[in-house]
Amino acid sequence: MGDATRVAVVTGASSGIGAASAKALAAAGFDVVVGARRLDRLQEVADACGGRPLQLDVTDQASVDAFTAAVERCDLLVNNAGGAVGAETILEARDEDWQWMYETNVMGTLRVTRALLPKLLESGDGQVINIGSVAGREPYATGGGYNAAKHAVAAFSRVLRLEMFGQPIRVCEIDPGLVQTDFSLVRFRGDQEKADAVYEGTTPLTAEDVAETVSWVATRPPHVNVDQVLMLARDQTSARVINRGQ
Ligand code: 8X3
Repeated sequence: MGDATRVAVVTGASSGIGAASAKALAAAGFDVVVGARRLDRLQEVADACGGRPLQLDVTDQASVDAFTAAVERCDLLVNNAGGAVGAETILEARDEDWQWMYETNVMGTLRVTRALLPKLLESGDGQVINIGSVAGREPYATGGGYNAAKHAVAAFSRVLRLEMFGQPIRVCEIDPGLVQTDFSLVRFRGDQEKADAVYEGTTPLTAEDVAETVSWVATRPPHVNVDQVLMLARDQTSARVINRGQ
């Protein structure tokens, strides 16, 4: 497709890492299509980055069909939609939480990627960036459903890389650790105190820190595939080892 402006599609773009990534990619010269369920918040992000807002619920195949049909060109797909809900042990796991985490993180990534792959191939230099998590590399107690879903996203990224080998498609998995967004508020079902405790005494990453990495990966030359990035706050060496001393 050569010289026309490259088009980036970002899912889960109404807040957090998705919104910051859309802005960073626009600043790097991409035309950005932003998708999310919450249209009012999405419109604000689109206004801030000159992007095109399109409603998207990655858990709903009909919504993914309508969204991807409206995307004429796609050179970069950032699969960011996802998240965690609940922090119960496996003994107390709730089916609906695990199902939601699978639907958003895993099935959502599958649905959007599968639908946009033909356009990514047409690009001649297509790229998929999946936002995983340190939780996809390392289990922790009470993380079960999210750990399982993000491990699945990691496997998805690596399988896609193998299947696209020989084609003009790059695949990258970016795995952040502690990032201060509304991630923990959602996980703890709106309990602000519990959400704040996750970051207490630390200096967590910001959504913008992760977005800078997204933008850096997306602007490497076509022959460079950054396969995996693990990105942690200095205050953590793993999902479990966190320094709360300051
Ligand atoms: C979020 C990071 O460590 O809370 O993806 O699971 S963690």
